Amino acid sequence: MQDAITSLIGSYDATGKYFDRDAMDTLKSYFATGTARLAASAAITANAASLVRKAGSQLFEEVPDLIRPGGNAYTTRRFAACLRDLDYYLRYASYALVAGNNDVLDERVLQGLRDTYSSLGVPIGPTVQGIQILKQLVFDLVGESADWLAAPFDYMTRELS
Ligand code: CYC
Repeated sequence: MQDAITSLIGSYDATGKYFDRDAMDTLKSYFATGTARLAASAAITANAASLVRKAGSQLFEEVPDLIRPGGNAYTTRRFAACLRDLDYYLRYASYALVAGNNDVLDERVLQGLRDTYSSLGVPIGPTVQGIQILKQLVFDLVGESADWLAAPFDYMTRELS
């Protein structure tokens, strides 16, 4: 699993280079957002249950067919699986925010997920809609919409789409 610093060291070490201006800029911007990353992750942790509940309600309001007979989130078991998946996305986003790197998302969340979803008929469109709703709720909670805050949610969206 990588973070902003280990991944940078890894790539400079691979070619035996000292950090150059680009590397310093990357490190500076990571440290400059460090405190804010921790605060965002703490706010997510403290509000996780309510964020997931709200994201689920909003998603099922926007795509009501999901919870009607024939919908992928119809039946209590599948409804619960959907909320659990949203909780996974949120929790791993809170890790990636602190790491400043999306590697944890590849390794723990995204690997093989498209195949699993496709074999179970879990629709990708509404899933990424749910991830984007989570992102917006986190923006509202944290009171900003910076790129670094959007990054893990947008990465999962891109990789799943
Ligand atoms: C199922 N979601 C699953 C399954 C996996 C994941 C592996 C199949 C096994 C199971 O049911 O538990 C996802 N598992 C993960 C992820 C991780 C993991 C991400 C990383 C930590 O370990 N259905 C919808 C909505 C969406 C949804 C759009 C919610 C946003 O209509 C989710 N996922 C959903 C549903 C199932 C599922 C309903 C159950 C499908 C079924 O069994 O028929």
